[in-house]
Amino acid sequence: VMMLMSCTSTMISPVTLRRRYHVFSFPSLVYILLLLIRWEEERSTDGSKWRFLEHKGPVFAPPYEPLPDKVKFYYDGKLMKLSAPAEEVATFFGKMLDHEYTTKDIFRKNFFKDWRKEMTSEEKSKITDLNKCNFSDMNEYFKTQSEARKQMSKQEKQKIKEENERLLQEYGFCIMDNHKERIGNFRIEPPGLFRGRGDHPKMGMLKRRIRPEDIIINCSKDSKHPKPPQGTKWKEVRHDNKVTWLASWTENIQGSIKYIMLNPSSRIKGEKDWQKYETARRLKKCVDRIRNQYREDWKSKEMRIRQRAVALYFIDKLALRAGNEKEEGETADTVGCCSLRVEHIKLYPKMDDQEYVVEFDFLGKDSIRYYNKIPVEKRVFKNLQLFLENKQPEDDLFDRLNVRMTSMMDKLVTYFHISVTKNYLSHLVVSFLGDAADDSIPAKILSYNRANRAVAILCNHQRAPPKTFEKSMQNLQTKIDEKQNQLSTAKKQLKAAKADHKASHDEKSKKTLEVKRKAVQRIEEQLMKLQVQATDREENKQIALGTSKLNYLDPRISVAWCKKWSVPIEKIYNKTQREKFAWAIDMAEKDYEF
Ligand SMILES: *[C@@H]1O[C@H](CO)[C@@H](O)[C@H](O)[C@H]1NC(C)=O
Ligand SMILES: *[C@@H]1O[C@H](CO)[C@@H](O)[C@H](O)[C@H]1NC(C)=O
Ligand SMILES: CC(=O)N[C@H]1CO[C@H](CO)[C@@H](O)[C@@H]1O
Repeated sequence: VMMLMSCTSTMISPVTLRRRYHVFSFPSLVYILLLLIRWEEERSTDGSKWRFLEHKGPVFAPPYEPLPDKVKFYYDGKLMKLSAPAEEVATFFGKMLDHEYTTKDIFRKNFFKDWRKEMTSEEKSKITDLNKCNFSDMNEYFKTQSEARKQMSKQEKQKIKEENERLLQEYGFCIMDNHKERIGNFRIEPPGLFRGRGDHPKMGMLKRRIRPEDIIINCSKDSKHPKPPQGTKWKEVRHDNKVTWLASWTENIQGSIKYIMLNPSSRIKGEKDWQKYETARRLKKCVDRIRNQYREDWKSKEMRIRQRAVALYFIDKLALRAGNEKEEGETADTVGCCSLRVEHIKLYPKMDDQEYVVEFDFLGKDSIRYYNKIPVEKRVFKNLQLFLENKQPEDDLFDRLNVRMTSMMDKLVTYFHISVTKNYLSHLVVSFLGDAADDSIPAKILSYNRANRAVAILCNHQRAPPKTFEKSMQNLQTKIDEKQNQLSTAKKQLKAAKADHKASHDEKSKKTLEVKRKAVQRIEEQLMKLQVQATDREENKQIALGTSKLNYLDPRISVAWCKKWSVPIEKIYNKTQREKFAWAIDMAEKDYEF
């Protein structure tokens, strides 16, 4: 692990990069220099991130608007008018009535407990059983409201759009040193009920409304300080240029601190992203050394070192998360590699025609099940047997790994993922795309998505098939069928035109023949496009591509690939993603190598 640290800690410095300028072609060199100038301009040795920072503070969620009188709430069959605070919280529940969350015991219990805190003492004494509450009128009301929103006229929609644009212009930008930068999340989430992933023990709890009194503002002393809404105060105004947050508050469910930060396209974020991939790139160079080392360590006399080496092997081979410590009962019971318990693995000395098979079955990040069976090397297998000796199912598999080491490994794993998955990707891209030069754009994109999918599968980024999946597949299939009919009609017409031309040999029939031939060609292309789309969608049914695409794949690889095969960048990255990866889009030439 120390070795890993030592080879990743020396971040590539702009100076080194400048010395290596010959690696880049001329236009990208100019671009890099510009970037460096921008980055170095403010980069100072004392760790400060800015000298001047001015912004307008966050945009708060709109205040609660009481329900119209016609919307009723019944308790135990009797009409009851709720006080505004109690009603507000009731609407959070009423809105979700169709969701299965509201049937879950923990959710109901947590909600009811928090709801009662918002009630007047009279309400509290009356409302004692959630089962006797009838929210159906509220639910009906919100459904009508959302229907009405969908039916809005063009002008009304335009008005909302303009209002959003106005807020963006006013609050969405800050001045950091000499640059105007986009702020990422300047709107504060409205209050609601906490859901969490999986069976989160806190689901149903009230996510409180955030008020100016909760907000700490960070800005420079000599800037125009943001003004809190009339009649309110900020919790505090600080001037700390060692951090890049503009504002922060503590949310009440997990007690975690939330920040308002710059948009991913901003200077600071772009630089961080770039460094991440550069580190991964450097890691690639010492990966072999690390692998040799952990193999050596499987034989170590010290149990701690053996455990570390086996854990590292799994992380490397399976791209598992390291998994950090968390407080008990805080979140759903999820684990990473280092927090695996005895019950999460099974050993099979022999299985079918394979030897030394390990079966993994556990809940990983976001409660996503990880299930895998893999043959491992004999030495790993023997070590695992040793680690399992005299342990109970709920004991830690790697009981000698300490917390500090785990968190250190966690950092490294990110780089490991990028580096390893990246190698995998470029390998796949090459094998899928070897001589794809003649393929149509949709076929090329299918290949790209396949490569991306392979990485997502490796990282276990699953998703439940979208609710609309079957429906949208059916629609697509209908379109394909229609196209096929069109095609056979067009082919028949072409045949007839041919016969016609053969018989008459005149100009008119020749022209018709040409037109028909073109039509067949066009329809064939359209059909192919639809078929490729169907394949892509089907293969993607249970896989979430986003995480690996946005966090693990060096965007320069994707960009270079697009340039090489003349695929428009827009087909791979949407607008927000293009902003995030602007640096890579300008930097990567088609021969870029990771
Ligand atoms: C809840 O109230 C609605 C009227 O708003 C009524 O139609 C419905 O039967 C009530 N449900 C129950 C379970 O009492
Ligand atoms: C682009 O994709 C991201 C998901 O990666 C999504 O959150 C975002 O809204 C999309 N942006 C646009 C402009 O479509
Ligand atoms: C307030 C805020 O959002 N950001 C930081 C400002 O500076 C302090 C340090 O003094 C940080 O703790 C805050 O997170």
